[in-house]
Amino acid sequence: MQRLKFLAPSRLCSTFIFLLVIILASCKNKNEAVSVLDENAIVFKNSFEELAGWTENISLDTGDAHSGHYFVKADTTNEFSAGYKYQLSKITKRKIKFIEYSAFVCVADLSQKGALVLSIDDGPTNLLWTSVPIDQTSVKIAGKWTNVHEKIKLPPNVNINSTVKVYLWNNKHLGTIRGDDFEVRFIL
Ligand SMILES: [Ca+2]
Repeated sequence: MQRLKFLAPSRLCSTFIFLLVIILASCKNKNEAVSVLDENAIVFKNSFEELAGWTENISLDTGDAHSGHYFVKADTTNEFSAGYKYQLSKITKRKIKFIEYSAFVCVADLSQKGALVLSIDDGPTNLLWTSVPIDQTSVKIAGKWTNVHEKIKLPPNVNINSTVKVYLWNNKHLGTIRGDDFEVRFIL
């Protein structure tokens, strides 16, 4: 604090504004990444707009996105997209009853098949694996962004050390499945 005495008023003002901008930017990012909707739901969202340059994940791409410029993809060489991965103990200490997960997806050809996967693992042990199919049952128009979603009840074997993952899977290794605006909602 002693050093502040030697800063000119204009320098102090600039320093304060700089710190305020950093704090506000930090708060903004937190709100975008996770928000507590009410006492009974916690939601995580990602539009993939702020990952460029911060990750070497090759599934990030830019172009005709659902929001902004960036999206993730699962294609012929990378069957899994970037996605959500978080341990339940870091989300809440309360009991989670349901998980709702969703994404906007887009395929160029309706013959493409894939899935939006929800996986819950405890270390190397898979406790739950489920998915929303990405095919003609869920996507009706090629080249159009379509919302796919599912709500599941957590089985009793899921514990606080379990890790939840949500990602795209191009299980046939055909074409490109694009994904944007992922959302994972925990209902308490
Ligand atoms: Ca986006």
